[in-house]
Amino acid sequence: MKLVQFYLPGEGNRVGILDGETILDITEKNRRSVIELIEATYEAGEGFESFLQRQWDHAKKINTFSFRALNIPPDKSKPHLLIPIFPPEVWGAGVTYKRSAEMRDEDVTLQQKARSSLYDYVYNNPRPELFFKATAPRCVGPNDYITIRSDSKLTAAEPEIAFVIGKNQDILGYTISNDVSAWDIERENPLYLPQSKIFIGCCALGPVLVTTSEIDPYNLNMTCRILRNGKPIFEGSVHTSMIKRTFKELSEYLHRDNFVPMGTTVSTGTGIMIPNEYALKEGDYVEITVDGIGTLSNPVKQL
Ligand code: DO4
Ligand code: MG
Repeated sequence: MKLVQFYLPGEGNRVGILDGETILDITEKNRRSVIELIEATYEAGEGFESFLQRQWDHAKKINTFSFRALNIPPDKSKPHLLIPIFPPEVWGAGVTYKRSAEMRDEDVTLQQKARSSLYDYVYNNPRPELFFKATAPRCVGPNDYITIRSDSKLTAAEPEIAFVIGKNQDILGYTISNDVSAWDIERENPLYLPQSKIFIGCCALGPVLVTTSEIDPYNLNMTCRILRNGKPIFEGSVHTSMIKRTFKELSEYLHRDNFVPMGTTVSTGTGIMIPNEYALKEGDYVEITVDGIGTLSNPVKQL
């Protein structure tokens, strides 16, 4: 099943199931968000997908909306898509694809020979790189602005698959994420990584949350396009089978001696390394398309 969150003027935030082109509104009192649906699932002692199936079966099939019509820039006067989950925490995994380790090590080498295998070490070691990335207010949904920090001259899109965690390390679904990162800041010194990763508008998620039986996350094509003045200036792709880590492994490390609130979202690392010359500029659009999930499109704003 594909879940969406959306906004209706006068009604506020809603939650729906996407079937083809049609969104069925399944909002109920106390179930106005995906997080509330997840909580209700555990209260009912049921699996997430069977719980959603029941919501679908019982919903009056009258409150429906066109996905296309809602897939527009957020505007309080119009119905529009929202981020598919308001994550209490977003974590990032790093150097999970070989190309990511290689390109990051090349860039470090240019700056400081001594750190030449920083990323290769992590790529090859059992312990993954996991970093705190965002909270819901720092994230944006489809068609909303991702940003370039005011003190960065080289901010890049990092197209990734993200998974959403329930209780007991359960993985409940997948979405697309853009781990927007200020590469110039993290390259200057590894201790600056949090400032490269965490700022307002640093993470886009969407357009839908797909439950686990719908797709095989290790068998997906991902494509990223950057559009400038309406024209594509960059296109790259990766197959998710190239990822080094399993999501179970990332989730297991994240949970070690840690408190992981329900709805925590983990962005699993990028396999599309965008060359420096395509660093983001105000007015660009980043489009990330993944089989079975859709296209996450966001405009870019300079802070
Ligand atoms: O340590 C650098 C960040 C790694 C990352 O975000 C990625 O591989 O996607
Ligand atoms: Mg990343």
